[in-house]
Amino acid sequence: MERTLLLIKPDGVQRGLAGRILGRFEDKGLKLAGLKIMRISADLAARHYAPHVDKPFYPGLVRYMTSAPVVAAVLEGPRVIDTMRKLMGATFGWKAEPGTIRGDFSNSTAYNLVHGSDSPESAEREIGLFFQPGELVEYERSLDSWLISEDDA
Ligand code: 3AN
Repeated sequence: MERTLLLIKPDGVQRGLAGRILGRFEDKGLKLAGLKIMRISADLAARHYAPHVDKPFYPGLVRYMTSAPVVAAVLEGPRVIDTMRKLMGATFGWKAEPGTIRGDFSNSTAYNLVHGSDSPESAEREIGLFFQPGELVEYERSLDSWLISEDDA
């Protein structure tokens, strides 16, 4: 089953939105495979955002992401990368559609609450940066037979 990395960014944790944000993904039927609160080091931020190192917003982005704790999670489900990014909404809060997490809770450019991997390659790389293999848990959910049909598996 496909997996992806979710980060609830420092603004999400500081604003007390972590539970509600995780709840959006649980409501959609996505399954938690890993979860923790942590402070991102400068080194981890640099590795995570390496693809953006040349962008003008990079220094501010690293400052923001290392300024306070984040919640990191691995979520699992059919097409989870695409599904999670749809639930997150467009990158900037002021642009994101109502009904999405960013559209409902952010009106900012930089403070956009969440990060989600954007491809299977990024997901594998980012999960490896934030979680040791032993921190990810495989388990059965009895409700999965009502959430995932044969053509989803
Ligand atoms: P997304 O998170 O929607 O995949 P990307 O991959 O385009 O967005 O950008 C990575 C991160 O860089 C975004 N989550 C956002 O926090 C930050 N970012 C992108 N563009 C800007 C900008 N113009 N100003 C500030 N931060 C930005």
